[in-house]
Amino acid sequence: MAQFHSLFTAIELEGPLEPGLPLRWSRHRRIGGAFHSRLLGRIGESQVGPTYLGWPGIISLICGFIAIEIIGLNMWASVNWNILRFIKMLPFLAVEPPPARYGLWPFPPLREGGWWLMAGFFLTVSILAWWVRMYNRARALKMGTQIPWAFASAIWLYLVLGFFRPLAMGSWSEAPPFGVVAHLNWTATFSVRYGNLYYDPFHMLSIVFLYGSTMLFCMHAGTILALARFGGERETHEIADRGTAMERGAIFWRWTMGFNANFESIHRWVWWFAVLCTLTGGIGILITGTLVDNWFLWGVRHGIAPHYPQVPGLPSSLPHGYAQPPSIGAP
Ligand code: 07D
Repeated sequence: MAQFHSLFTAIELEGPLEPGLPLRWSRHRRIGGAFHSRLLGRIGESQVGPTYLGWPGIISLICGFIAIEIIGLNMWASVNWNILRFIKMLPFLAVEPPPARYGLWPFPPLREGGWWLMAGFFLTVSILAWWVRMYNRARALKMGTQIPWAFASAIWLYLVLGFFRPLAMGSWSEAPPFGVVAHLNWTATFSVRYGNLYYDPFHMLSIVFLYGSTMLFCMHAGTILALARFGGERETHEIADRGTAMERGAIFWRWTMGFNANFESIHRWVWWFAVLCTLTGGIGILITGTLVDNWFLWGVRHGIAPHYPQVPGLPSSLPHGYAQPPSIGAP
C-alpha cells in the first residue's frame, strides 16, 4: 500500500526555486530572492519568497508604520519617555479618541484625540490598501475573490466600530481607543451602557457564527488529518472519485450525524460562517445607540429577557409600550 507523509515525516524537496506565474505587466515586480528553509519546511512549504509588493503594498506598509508609530510614541510619551515603564505598562497604555464635546470635528487638539484621529486615518488607509493588494493578487492569479471578500467582512466590522457608528452618533468619542486593556474596557463599558449586548440579536448571531465557524473548521481539519494515512490531504483530487479517503470521511459523518457536507460544500459552509460572524457583528454594533438604546429593555419587550418587578430600586413597571412578560425565576 502507498505510504503517505505527514507533517512529521515529510520529505523536503529542494528542487529549483519556483518563481510563480509570469506577471501580466513588466512593471509589476516581485521583490526579494527565494530560498529554502528546512525549519519552515517542517510546518509548511520550505520555499520562502519571492514576495510581491506593488503600490498598494507599499502604501499599506508605510501607512501601517505611521499608525503604529503614532500609537507607540503617544503611549511612550504618556509614561514620560521612560522605556522600562513603557514596556511594563504597555498593556495598560492607550490613545483615546476625542472627548464628546468635539463631536465630529476633524481637528481637535492633538493631545485631546487629534493623535487618535490621525492614527485611525493611517490605520484605515493601510487596511484598505492591503485589501486592494489582496484583491489585485487574487485577480492576477485568476483565482476567485473569496479571500478579499472575507477580509472585507472583517473590515466592515472595523469600520462600523471606528467610523460608521461614530458618524451616525455624531461623535468620535463613541469609537474604541487604541490599547489592549483600554479597548477591552471600552467593549465592556459599551455593553453596560447599552443595556447588555447579550440581548442584541446580532451579537447573538455573531457568536453563533464565531463558534460555528471554529467548530466546522475543526470538523473539517480533523477529518482531513484523520484521513492523512489514506492521502486525505489530496482532497481536491479525490472529490469526484469513488473509494477514496474522501469517501471514508463522508461515510464517517453520515454514520455519526446522518448527513454529510461534501468536500466542496464544507468549504462554503466554513467560509460563510466566518464571513457572517463579522457581517452580523457590524449590524449589531451599528444599530446600538442609533436604533436601540437598551438591549435589556428590548429583550424584555420581545419576551427574551426577564422582567424583575420585585427588585428594590428598579421601577416596578416598564416604560410605556413594553409588554409585561411573566417574570422568570421570581417566587
Ligand atoms: C474586531 C474587526 C475586524 C478587524 C480588523 C483588523 C489591525 C491591527 C494594530 C493598532 C474580531 C484591524 C486591526 C490590522 C491594528 C495596531 C497595532 C474582528 C474585529 C479588520 N462576546 N462584543 C463580538 C462574544 C460580550 C462586545 C464579536 C462571546 C459581553 C462588543 C463576537 C461572549 C460584552 C462587541 C463576540 C461575548 C460584549 C462584541 C466579535 C461571551 C462585554 C463588538 C467578532 C461568551 C465584554 C463585536 C456585535 C469578531 C461585535 C463583539 C463574542 C460577550 C461586548 C462574536 C463569545 C456581553 C462591544 N463579541 N461581548 O470577529 O461584532 O471580532 O458585536 O461572553 O463590537 Mg461580545
